[in-house]
Amino acid sequence: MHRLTPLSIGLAALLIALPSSVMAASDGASLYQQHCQSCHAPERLGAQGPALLPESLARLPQKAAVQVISQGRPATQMPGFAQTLSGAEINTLAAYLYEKPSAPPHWDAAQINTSHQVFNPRAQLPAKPVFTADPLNLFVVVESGNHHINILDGDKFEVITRFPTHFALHGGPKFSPDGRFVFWASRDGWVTQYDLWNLKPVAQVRAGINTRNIASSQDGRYLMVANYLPNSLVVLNAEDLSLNRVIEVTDQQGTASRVSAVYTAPPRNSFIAALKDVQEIWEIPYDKPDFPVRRLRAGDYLDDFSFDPQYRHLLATSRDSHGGQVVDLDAGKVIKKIPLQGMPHLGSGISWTWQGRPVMATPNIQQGRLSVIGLDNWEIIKEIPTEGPGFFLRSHVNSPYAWTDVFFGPNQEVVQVIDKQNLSVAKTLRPMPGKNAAHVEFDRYGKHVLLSVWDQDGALIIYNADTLEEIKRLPMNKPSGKYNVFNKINYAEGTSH
Ligand code: DHE
Repeated sequence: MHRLTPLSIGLAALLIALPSSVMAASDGASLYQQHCQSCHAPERLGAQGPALLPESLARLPQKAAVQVISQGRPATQMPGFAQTLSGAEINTLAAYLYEKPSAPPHWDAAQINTSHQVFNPRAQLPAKPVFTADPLNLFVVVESGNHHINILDGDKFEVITRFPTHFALHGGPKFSPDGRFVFWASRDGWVTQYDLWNLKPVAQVRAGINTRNIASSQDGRYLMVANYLPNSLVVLNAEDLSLNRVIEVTDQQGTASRVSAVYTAPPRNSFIAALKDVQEIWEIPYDKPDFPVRRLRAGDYLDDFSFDPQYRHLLATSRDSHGGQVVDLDAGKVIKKIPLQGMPHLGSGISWTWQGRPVMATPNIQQGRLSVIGLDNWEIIKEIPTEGPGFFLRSHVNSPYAWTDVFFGPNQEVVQVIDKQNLSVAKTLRPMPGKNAAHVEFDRYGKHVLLSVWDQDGALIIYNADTLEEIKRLPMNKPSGKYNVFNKINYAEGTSH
């Protein structure tokens, strides 16, 4: 039995005397339960609002989180709490969001199944476009500033429809082989299927808590989702996004790993995944029963990667050595290390033919250079200096140019057009001075280029791909990636896969 001592009576009196805000400020968890859990879920896994776990917030500095809690987030339902909470409480709450939860976050098959929703079954949707635009020349344009997607007519450059999406879509959408259905993923693990012909959503499911990207099988039957959290690859049935299976990702000793990225290798009928915490690459054939995993030894922990045009080799960025490594997918081993400086962004690498030879070029997210590598001998052919570190690179088989951005540093407004035969900068553009310009995509013919200006008052700018003259400007709020149906379903040279 407890006895009340003068000290405990004093403490109790002090607590009663303190304003409630000061009491609550000592406890981020209580503040969270009181003010946040109704939208972000009791365990911070996200619901109507995004997940608020350290992994999900990795890209948001804590200071910026304080700002969002105080002022809200424009163009979303997140209100500001500056009138409700004191400065100390907001700081405590923000700090709590960056703490690891006491039990590891959990997202299993049952939770995936519960999240699954079919809005419009494919079989009930007419197999005919409801518009006159060329369905293979549509663009899916992500407007990241206010979490919307625009479906754009790729001949007239007019928006056919625009609608809200889950918070923070990331990475390239993937398409059904005929280009009718498109799939996209949010960083919070929501995967959505949309019918481009009927302009209607088909289904959605939450496949993870913190997702990297998705890949769609060339036979149109499956989607694979790569997750950081939990450490899993999730197979969905493309028909309706129902769960096919969860593959837990561990090495043979049982060490769990995040998945850096997964892509489809069409000629191999397989998904290929790079792992971030164990030195393995996984090849998973989708035409074999039960998706057997073939483990390939990687020479390092791998980040993003791309393939040579035959899908025989994989070129990956090594996390520790920073350079590139070439993995022979048939032999199942690393055959070459490429001494690239800085941090090459091989996931954005594109290939073309130069002087009769196959080459690949990659931007570099640390240094102002574009590295051109011979795909026949894995030697560096040229380092093209640019005005700063770049993120994306794009071309088209019918274009003499490759377009790269300067994503980081003082010259973010710059986009540089590279002559694919001279291997030099042909033109430097400043589409909206002072505003970050990045990521382009060509139309299906390679005649036009769409470029994003990533600003709240940004724009989608359309250029003539030969004369490099601007022909149209559509105002948008931080347009990020845009994806042409034809180029994507044909795994066209010059675009992302
Ligand atoms: Fe991305 C694609 C990983 C940060 C915008 N990004 C991808 C893909 C991967 C990846 C694996 C390929 C997905 C696919 O197409 O299947 N991105 C990473 C990172 O590891 C990194 C550096 C850190 C992170 O936070 O995840 C990162 N990415 C960003 C951004 O900060 C960008 C600029 C803004 C954003 O939206 O988050 C960004 N990533 C993009 C875009 C693509 C992309 C627009 C699609 C490119 C394409 O043309 O296909």
